[in-house]
Amino acid sequence: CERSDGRVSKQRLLVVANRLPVSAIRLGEDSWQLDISIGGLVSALLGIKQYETIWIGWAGVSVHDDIGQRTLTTALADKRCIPVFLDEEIVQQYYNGYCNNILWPLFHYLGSPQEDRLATTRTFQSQFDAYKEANKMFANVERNKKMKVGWFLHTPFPSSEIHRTLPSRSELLKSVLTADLVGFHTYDYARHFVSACTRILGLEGTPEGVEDEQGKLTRVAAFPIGIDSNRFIQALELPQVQDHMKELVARFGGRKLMLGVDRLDMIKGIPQKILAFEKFLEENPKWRDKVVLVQIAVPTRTDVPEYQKLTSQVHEIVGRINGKYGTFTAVPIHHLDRSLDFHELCALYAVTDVALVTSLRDGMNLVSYEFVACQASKKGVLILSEFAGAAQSLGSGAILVNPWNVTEVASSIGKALDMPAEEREKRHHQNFTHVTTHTSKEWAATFISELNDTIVEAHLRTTH
Ligand code: ADQ
Repeated sequence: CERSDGRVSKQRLLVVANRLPVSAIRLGEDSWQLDISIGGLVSALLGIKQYETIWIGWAGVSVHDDIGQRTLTTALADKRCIPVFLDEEIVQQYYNGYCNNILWPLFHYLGSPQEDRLATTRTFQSQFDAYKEANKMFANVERNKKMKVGWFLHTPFPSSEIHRTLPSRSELLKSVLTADLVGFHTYDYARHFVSACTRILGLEGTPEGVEDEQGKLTRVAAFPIGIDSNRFIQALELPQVQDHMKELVARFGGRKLMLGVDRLDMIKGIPQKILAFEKFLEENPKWRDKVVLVQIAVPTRTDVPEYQKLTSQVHEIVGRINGKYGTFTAVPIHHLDRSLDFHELCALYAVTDVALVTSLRDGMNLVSYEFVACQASKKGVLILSEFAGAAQSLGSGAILVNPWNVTEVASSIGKALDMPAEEREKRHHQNFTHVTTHTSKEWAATFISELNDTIVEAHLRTTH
């Protein structure tokens, strides 16, 4: 951008997401502790240096008083963050209610039990109103008509037949179409979005995107996300990671190690995965004392009843199987309800023989990418759900499964454990090449460059 004084400044990139990359804890009337949380989106954008990046979002805490709001705003400004102040009621209605209870299950094709459906139907309007209210609060932070808007969805976008059941179906589509660029993880999600616009709004879909009645084009495309693969590859050389690896080998060394790493969410198919493992043990007595499944499940959305039910369900299944196949010295499943730190996670990925990713639906699934990045020496096998976006990129190297088909997953476990070294190497090589070339940095750069191109197109439209 050329400024009025003739100097060139960096273009500004405003990243708007529900949560800031920083969580705030109040220590006193005007003092704050800020904890940085590095997630997929943060690390993707860290590689983008040519923009002056500012984050807009909720800091994870309700602040009602002026002093609190003022001092938190100042503290966050140092981290290039602008807070949106949401109160408890709005968070409950907009985030826990509309986002997590309505949109999340619907977009992942998970129907809810009938009585939950009815309860949701009753509360739908107030939750949707809160959602709109929250969105307005985010938008009000930086209103600028000249600004170009790129919108990226991290979840799947479902078939238009599913989206049609949403009472707010048209309003949502119309709002998304006000963006200049709309991005999804896969071509299928982009196609579903375009058909929803055609069937529900009657708008024309073109190879480029969707055109409204006035001829304004919203560009729609697929931008599959990736990871910062070097961060994982380099971590494996660190002494603390090597130490963790040695501990794990000493602990599980005599047995083949299978691994699941997921947020404890119904979309991840954790009960289905464990039932498939049980079936495998049932049908393959010779493997019973030679294999162990380590399932790391980080609890999320713990205040939502559906998630509490899932936790008890998983504990019950794990307890039953360990009771059935465990001995005084070993159990077949180690289930941990917690997150691991980065170094522990890398070590675990590196010593694993078979990773099991059995999401019932998943926008992409980065765990599968992280596992592949850490397997340069072991060349283990990835069993991957065909319903994860990652199946489209890692499908030829992984063993693809339908997670609902317990028999199929159980036999894939056997196939993975018995796979000859040569085939494992070939499959790993395909996946590793993909993961190290389609990185998060490349994802962010492509999305932003495409958004910039829409700026050029818009400029041409207005000057011709
Ligand atoms: P998630 O549903 O969170 O992301 P995923 O893509 O697998 O799923 O990312 C999870 C991240 O959390 C990974 O970086 C993983 O290492 C970490 N993680 C998970 N469990 C952990 C544990 N127990 N301990 C430590 N770390 C753990 C959403 C969508 C996905 C999409 C991403 C990015 O649901 O489909 O791939 O956003 O767009």
